[in-house]
Amino acid sequence: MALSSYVFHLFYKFKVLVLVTLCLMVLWATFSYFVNSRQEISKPKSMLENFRKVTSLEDSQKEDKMESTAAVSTLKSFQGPCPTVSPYLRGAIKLTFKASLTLEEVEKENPQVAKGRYHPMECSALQHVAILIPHRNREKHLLYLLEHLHPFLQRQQLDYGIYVIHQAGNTKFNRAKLLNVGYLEALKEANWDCFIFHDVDLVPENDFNIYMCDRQPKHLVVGRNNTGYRLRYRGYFGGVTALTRDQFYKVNGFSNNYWGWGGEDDDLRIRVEMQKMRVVRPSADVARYTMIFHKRDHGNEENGERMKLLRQVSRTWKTDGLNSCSYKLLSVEHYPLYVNITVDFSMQPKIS
Ligand code: UD2
Ligand code: MN
Repeated sequence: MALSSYVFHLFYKFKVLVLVTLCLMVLWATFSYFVNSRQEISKPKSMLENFRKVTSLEDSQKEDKMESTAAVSTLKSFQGPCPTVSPYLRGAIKLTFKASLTLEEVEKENPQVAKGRYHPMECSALQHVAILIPHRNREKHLLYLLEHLHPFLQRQQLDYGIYVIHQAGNTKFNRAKLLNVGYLEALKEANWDCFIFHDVDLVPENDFNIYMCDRQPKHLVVGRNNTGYRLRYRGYFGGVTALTRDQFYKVNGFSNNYWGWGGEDDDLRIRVEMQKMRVVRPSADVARYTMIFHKRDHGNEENGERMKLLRQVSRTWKTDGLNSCSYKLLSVEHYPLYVNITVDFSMQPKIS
């Protein structure tokens, strides 16, 4: 009797074990089905990856490890990296510019942005991107750009910050030097992987034009409305460009000596080519912008010295750039939608 009850008991235990194993297998099968079907969502978009080909930089992985709080980094590593193609992208968008738009309205539309910064909640962004906008006396353009750029960058699932670098006073405008200041000041706040140097009046029309850096310096404006959406000239590198922290550092940033309109973008291209880097561009159907109409600003007259300066780049780049960028920092203000950095260049020697 005792033996048969022992055998029965063993058999019963075995049955329970089989049942539990079966249950676990069913659970596992259901779980993997859902995971697979979620990944399916991004597959149809893989064709579009041809023009993206942006791979997560090794740097950004390094940076993930340096997140300020342990809690955030644990949560992010649990969530995993964002997909290579965001599921929120919409493609070409019809842009509108409402005359009565106010900053308060744009702030209300972007409650998740604080101190000019945003990061996706659902995944860990592939790159940390600082957008640098040189600015003086173009408030309306800035408002329109903020209105369109914030949702655009959020749809791209980027961890980003917007910096407006404002030139105080009436001295000749110096776009390039302002962008050097933006790079230096933004790096004091965070270890950005990628910098987007962005005119205030250019609004991107297609969110497949990804605001991430590539293995080579990237020019994002292939075409714009007022030039028939064609590249202005071979080697054109103006408007909006994306360079990694290291690419920009390697070329010693922009020259500080271009006062007034023109030349500074060509100078940067020469620096890039001298370092054996190559400018890359997204395909023409996505790299499209609307430039908000404007006339030449007072204080930004054409720079007559620019051709002379451009001939000297190979001699001057090492000593004229990030390593010689001196400026008087007047203020750094953290507004909800952007960080405003105000600088004074009036003490600088000028070429007029
Ligand atoms: C072209 C380039 C620009 C730059 C410039 C020559 C394109 C699309 N853009 O722009 O990148 O190379 O030529 O310097 O090709 N700004 C102010 N306030 C001023 C003056 C300028 O905020 O008083 C800023 C603003 O961000 C503006 C940018 O500087 O978008 C370039 O100046 P622009 O728009 O007058 O020159 P544009 O359109 O010819
Ligand atoms: Mn312009």
